[in-house]
Amino acid sequence: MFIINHMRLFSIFLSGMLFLLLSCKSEPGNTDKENAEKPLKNVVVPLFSSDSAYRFIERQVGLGPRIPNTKAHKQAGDFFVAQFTRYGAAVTVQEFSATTYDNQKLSLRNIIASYYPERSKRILLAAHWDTRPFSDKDEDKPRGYFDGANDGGSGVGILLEIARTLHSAQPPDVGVDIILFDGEDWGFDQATAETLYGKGVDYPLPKNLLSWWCLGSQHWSKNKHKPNYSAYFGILLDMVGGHNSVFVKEGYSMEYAPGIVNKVWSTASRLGFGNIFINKNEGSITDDHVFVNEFAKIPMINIISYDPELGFFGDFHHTRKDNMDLISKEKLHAVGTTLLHVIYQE
Ligand code: AHN
Ligand code: ZN
Repeated sequence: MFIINHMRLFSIFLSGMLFLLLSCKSEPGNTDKENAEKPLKNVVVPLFSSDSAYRFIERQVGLGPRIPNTKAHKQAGDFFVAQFTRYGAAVTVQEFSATTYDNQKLSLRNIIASYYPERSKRILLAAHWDTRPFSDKDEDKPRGYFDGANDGGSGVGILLEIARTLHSAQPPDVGVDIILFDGEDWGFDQATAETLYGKGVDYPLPKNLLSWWCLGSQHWSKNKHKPNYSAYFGILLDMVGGHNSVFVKEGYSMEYAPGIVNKVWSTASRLGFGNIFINKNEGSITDDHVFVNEFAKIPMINIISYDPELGFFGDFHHTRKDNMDLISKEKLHAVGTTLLHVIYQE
């Protein structure tokens, strides 16, 4: 009896500890219920112009593929810095160099635009701005080039439009940082690696890094533009403008930051975009958000293209189909509008 009572006490103690532990890991809006019950702020959320976001994608594509170490890449980076400056942000350019799996040395730039830098509660928005150097999934031309209208261009287009909006609208209650990561898309290509190193061998891993993909986000997450920088949470956009795309809840996002995923998906659904932000869990994708979570310890989710017919990003991916014909203003509108509501409700 004595023992049982102690055991029971101990188990009550244990469940109490567990409860404390779980509630300490309090992440904003951890459950759907919590998200649904939280009263909405009485704020005017500015409208998102998908026409303008679309034109920002056209501008990028018009420069040519933004492949590191090319003129178009340099021009695109300069264009982003100029636009963010024009839209009133405090702009930081983080220059660095990186070596790729095929032993190219790249000059790269992460571009950071900060709004209300004095505020301590901050939301981080990101996309990658570089284009993959070859269309390796293109059946006809695996060594060709592609525009990267969706892969790179769409996320950047939406973030430029958010910057333009923040400049002209009433400020939100939080600080906002926009990071354009460089060097995301020069990731490992099997065919090239086989020619370089041979078949069936161990391919080298990058020095001090975890992946050949996402070189810019790995660099930033280990060397933040402000040493003590942090954010309340982050949202990454990757391939968010395709006609066929819907967005499902990505695995790493659900592991690292389920509350943010639920917050964004329930915001989208409240706004009538429940047919685009689908309430369904799918696989995990190595992308810039993984390193922001892992190295910078900022909870960050990924909104990324998923084609339900194909069960993958879509058949445009890393092919010459990734051009302006693919881009849907409806998708840009859904993503941009959802982001503005998430920001202004915070
Ligand atoms: C993988 O294919 C493992 N990650 C995709 C990351 C990516 C490439 N995003 C855009 N292009
Ligand atoms: Zn890509």
